[in-house]
Amino acid sequence: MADEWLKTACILCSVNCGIEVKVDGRRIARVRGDRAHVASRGYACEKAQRIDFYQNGRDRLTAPMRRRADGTFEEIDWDTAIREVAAGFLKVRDKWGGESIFYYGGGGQGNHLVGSYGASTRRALGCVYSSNALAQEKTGEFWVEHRMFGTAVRAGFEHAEVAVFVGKNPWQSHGFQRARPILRDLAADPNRALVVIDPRRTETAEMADYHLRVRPGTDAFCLAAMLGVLVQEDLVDRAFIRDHGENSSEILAALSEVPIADYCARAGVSESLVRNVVHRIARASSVSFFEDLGIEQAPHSTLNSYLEKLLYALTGNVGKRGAMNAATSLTGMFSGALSDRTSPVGGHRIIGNLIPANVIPDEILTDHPRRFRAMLIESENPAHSVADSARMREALRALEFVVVIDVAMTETAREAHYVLPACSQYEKSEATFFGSGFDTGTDFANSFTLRAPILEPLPGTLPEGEIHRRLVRALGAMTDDDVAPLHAAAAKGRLAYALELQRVLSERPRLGAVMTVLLYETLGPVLGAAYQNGASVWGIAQEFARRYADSVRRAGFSGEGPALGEALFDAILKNPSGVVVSVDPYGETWRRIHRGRIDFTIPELIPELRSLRDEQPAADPEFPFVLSAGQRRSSTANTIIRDPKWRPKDPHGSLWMNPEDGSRLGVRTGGRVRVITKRGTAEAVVELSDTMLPGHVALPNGTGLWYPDREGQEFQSGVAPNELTATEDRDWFAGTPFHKHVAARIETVAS
Ligand SMILES: Nc1nc2c(c(=O)[nH]1)N[C@H]1C(S)=C(S)[C@@H](COP(=O)(O)OP(=O)(O)OC[C@H]3O[C@@H](n4cnc5c(=O)[nH]c(N)nc54)[C@H](O)[C@@H]3O)O[C@H]1N2
Ligand SMILES: Nc1nc2c(c(=O)[nH]1)N[C@H]1C(S)=C(S)[C@@H](COP(=O)(O)OP(=O)(O)OC[C@H]3O[C@@H](n4cnc5c(=O)[nH]c(N)nc54)[C@H](O)[C@@H]3O)O[C@H]1N2
Ligand code: SF4
Ligand SMILES: [Mo]
Repeated sequence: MADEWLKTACILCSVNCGIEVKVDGRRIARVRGDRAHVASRGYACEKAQRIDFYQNGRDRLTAPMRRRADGTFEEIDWDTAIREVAAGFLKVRDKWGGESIFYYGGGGQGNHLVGSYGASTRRALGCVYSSNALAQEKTGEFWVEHRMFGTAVRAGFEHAEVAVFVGKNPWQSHGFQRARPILRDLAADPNRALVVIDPRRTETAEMADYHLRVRPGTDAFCLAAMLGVLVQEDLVDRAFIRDHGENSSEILAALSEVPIADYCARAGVSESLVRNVVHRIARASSVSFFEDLGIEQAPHSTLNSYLEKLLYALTGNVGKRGAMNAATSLTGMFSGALSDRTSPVGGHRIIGNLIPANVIPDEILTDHPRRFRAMLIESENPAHSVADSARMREALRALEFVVVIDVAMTETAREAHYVLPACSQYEKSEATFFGSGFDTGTDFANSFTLRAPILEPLPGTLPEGEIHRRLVRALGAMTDDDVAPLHAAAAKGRLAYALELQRVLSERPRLGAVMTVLLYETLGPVLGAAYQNGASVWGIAQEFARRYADSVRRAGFSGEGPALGEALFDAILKNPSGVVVSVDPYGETWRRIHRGRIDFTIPELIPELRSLRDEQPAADPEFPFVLSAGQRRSSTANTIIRDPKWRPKDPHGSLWMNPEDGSRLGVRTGGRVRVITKRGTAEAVVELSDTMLPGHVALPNGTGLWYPDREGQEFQSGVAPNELTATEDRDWFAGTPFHKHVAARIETVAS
């Protein structure tokens, strides 16, 4: 084993803890938290110990693959692959237009440079429509944030007096830096409080001061009742609403009419507990909130997000220490705005430029002239992760041309015409743009980490920067003539490069569309082989410094114009333990929020809020259980790790069930049941657990992947959750799926 500890990050969830590893040959043999990391500060959870299962998966790809007529794949060389992929897309584009080529991807939990380079290929092809995993979780929340604040806001749990988690289990799923130590601090301090709204007694709920154990799918009632208490007992922060808000009267009127007792009963929570929680929130000096899949992938998804935000906005928990603050965004591009355009076939809303993932099959499986004809998919596994896998596979098979860029032969790659093998996230420079912000106690800071590779690329694989560079070249969107002056300038230094780039872009504005691969090709080589795939970050750092110059200066950088961006980028290159890229006093939040005021009323959602009163509980005797299809556990990480051996403690990915249900069904822990939904059937191994409410069962996410055994024989382990879900079960507004709320029937197979 090599002696040296190498700095990198864990890529298994969005917080990307900084880690240090020792390699043994091509194996990641030892892992520990990186104490010097600016955001994670030495923290890492148990999953990081197992990242070698990702790095050395048995089904990693080592050559481009082309589908034969009989459906099997053959290996081809890279030149052939790039030529044929470019030709295949051009054929579709020439026949049906660039808007018929649909892009799905942009990166997973640890790798967003994929999306930066993919953007160049998309533009070179004239793609118009795209989507990714965010369009089946966060788009509703993004739109609500956009409407209320005009910017994204982030929690500051480090210094919050009260922390509220709604449909979120941060002990297992994290979602913010150093989640477990922060939860422990909150739980241990008698002057602070932890509130959890979740039907399951999760690890987080076990620690909580208040657990509102809602009946699955009834959060809109619970949240509306909480807001009803706030308004009807006059606990809202009137001075804050007057000074920092607008349009509050309509929503306050609607909330003043909420029948609190009735809604508490509907949600299965005690009214006195609801009142106590609201009193605790109202008297706190600061409260931070985090909503996640438990309410986003459930009935009233977008409305839930609105109600959750009203709880902190009406109590004045915005723009101060320990509360919600507007964060800087490294990509700066993201907005939850509704596009003017809707999806070409079904006319579905497009939020943040993303088509709802649930409608993708409908946009393909039709004879509509504007249907999608081809797809480019990278670093996501929609044939597994999007609702109704059978229908998603059918849709992929109906397309004229499908190309997948991935490290492994995924469920989606199996449906492609060509699969292009990327090198792993430990074999190239990578980064994410997930908010790595934190509350310092005096300011709100944001950080960024550019990782260097710790291993040579697996032979036959390429980093995405190179794959897209070659594709864009083959598409004819970037020529030798375009790049020559930039190569020359790069040799003189990055500041000279910045000036030359401005000149080249003004002369050849079309190159703006393929900017990231232009940077990869011309700036990348002078960054050194290790950092070439990080070249697009230079452009991002420049743009970030231009957009947030004051925040970047407060983080300790100086310079004017491109020199400020250059100083920032230089620090990013030199600090593998991450860099604080912006620092904002809390008051800065009011400069980020549109017009400096919170818009309290979202008229589109008021009718839905009012109609809760008349909603009949959906109870189908044929499907008496509510299935949470895809829970986060100690051994789940989406589909990033494919080898089921990585979860020795839960090898089957068991179905959790309350013991009462178990005895009624005559099944014990280890027994087998059939889970039946309107869309599919699967067999699962049961684990009885009183953390589940009676009538509520849960399967993990990311299981049921195909994987080869030592002899190369493929097997499937656990249930693929989306074999059980349906595309039409989705939010009326944002189109987000109800994965946490699938009606199911359970039959015992073996007790
Ligand atoms: N270990 C691990 N961590 C991960 C991931 C992973 O795969 N594994 N994935 C990452 C990703 S992509 C994401 S988006 C996040 C998601 O993180 P979370 O949203 O925290 O994950 P889930 O476990 O899917 O769902 C959260 C909670 O919703 C609860 N729930 C179910 N139904 C309801 C309901 O009707 N109401 C309420 N209030 N709650 C309900 C469940 O009991 C569960 O505790 O996790 C990230 N972190
Ligand atoms: N039923 C149900 N469905 C769900 C969920 C649920 O809770 N229940 N959760 C949803 C949520 S919140 C999410 S975020 C999605 C996640 O689902 P997806 O968005 O599909 O993402 P991942 O499973 O994270 O897939 C990441 C892919 O990237 C590949 N990869 C890894 N490293 C690299 C690399 O360096 N380059 C390239 N090109 N590829 C790489 C991996 O092999 C894998 O195929 O699933 C969603 N689907
Ligand atoms: S799984 Fe998430 S919390 Fe755990 S070490 Fe990896 S990045 Fe950190
Ligand atoms: Mo997610």
